[in-house]
Amino acid sequence: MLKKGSQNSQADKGCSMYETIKYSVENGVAWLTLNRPDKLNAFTSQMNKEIQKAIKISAGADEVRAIIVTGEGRAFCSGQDLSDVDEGMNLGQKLREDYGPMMEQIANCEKPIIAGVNGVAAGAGFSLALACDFRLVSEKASFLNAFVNIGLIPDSGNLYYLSRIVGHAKALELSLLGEKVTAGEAKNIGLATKVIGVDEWNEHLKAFAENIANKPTKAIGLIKRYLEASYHLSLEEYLKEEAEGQRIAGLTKDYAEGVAAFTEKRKAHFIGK
Ligand code: LHQ
Repeated sequence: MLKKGSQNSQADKGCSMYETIKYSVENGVAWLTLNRPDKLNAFTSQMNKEIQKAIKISAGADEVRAIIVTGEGRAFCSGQDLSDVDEGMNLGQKLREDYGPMMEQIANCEKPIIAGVNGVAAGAGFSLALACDFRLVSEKASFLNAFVNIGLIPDSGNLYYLSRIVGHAKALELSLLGEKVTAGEAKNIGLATKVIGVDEWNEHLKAFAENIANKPTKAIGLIKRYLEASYHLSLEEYLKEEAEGQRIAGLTKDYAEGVAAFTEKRKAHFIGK
């Protein structure tokens, strides 16, 4: 059986335990807002750790059935805080200690994660958006694979996700040129799930998240897990794993409800169990 993401039963609705992000839960949706607007929500070690903590708590809380990651102010996230890197710093170690664990936490989360890209997503901020399951993009937002502009390679899983989302040639183009991608182009190349007008931003982001929060959460987790596994397994291995996944899905209350609703010609009411 494929490994499941790490879970934690602790549920927390308050944001008092965070300094660099805001965290709240409403209508089944956890809102994780990067909150360093003066620095365009650039990452620090503390922010990386707080994001990991909030994702872990969301993954383990029954009442959370979808997660939104978004930014305070005019940016989504500008990547590593460049005023917080010392000359001679071992960047490999920084990635292993700070970014790798954060990206793994996101990859292992079995609940749907939506990047609410409210403004520019640059460097590792772009990587964060790529690691999410959906990218809802404000019409005034943009993406920037900024790494090459400062002599670095795209990191935090950037090339892994980007090439899967937009294909090899486009991933190479964005990574080598380091130029801004507008919301419109992001939609055209499959990077944006949806582009939202500024006036409808909050309402549409909330509605999208609440819609997915009302779907069969266990099946969604399994779909995420098996799609990812399909890249690493032979077809023979995959079919074996898939059968086990479907066995588990078939034991959920939501499966029973889905079939009952179909038979009774009514809308299903899924509870995420
Ligand atoms: C910032 C930043 C920022 C600090 C804007 N840091 N202050 C991992 C491992 C270890 C080390 C290396 O990195 C990594 C991963 C990475 O993420 S590397 C890539 C790091 N990110 C970048 O290279 C992007 C840098 N930022 C930009 O290119 C621009 O700021 C963008 C395109 C994001 C936005 O441009 P504008 O809208 O023109 O805004 P701005 O440049 O005027 O920025 C506004 C303020 O935010 C400004 O501060 P100030 O005090 O002058 O108002 C910037 O200094 C600050 N800021 N990004 N990453």
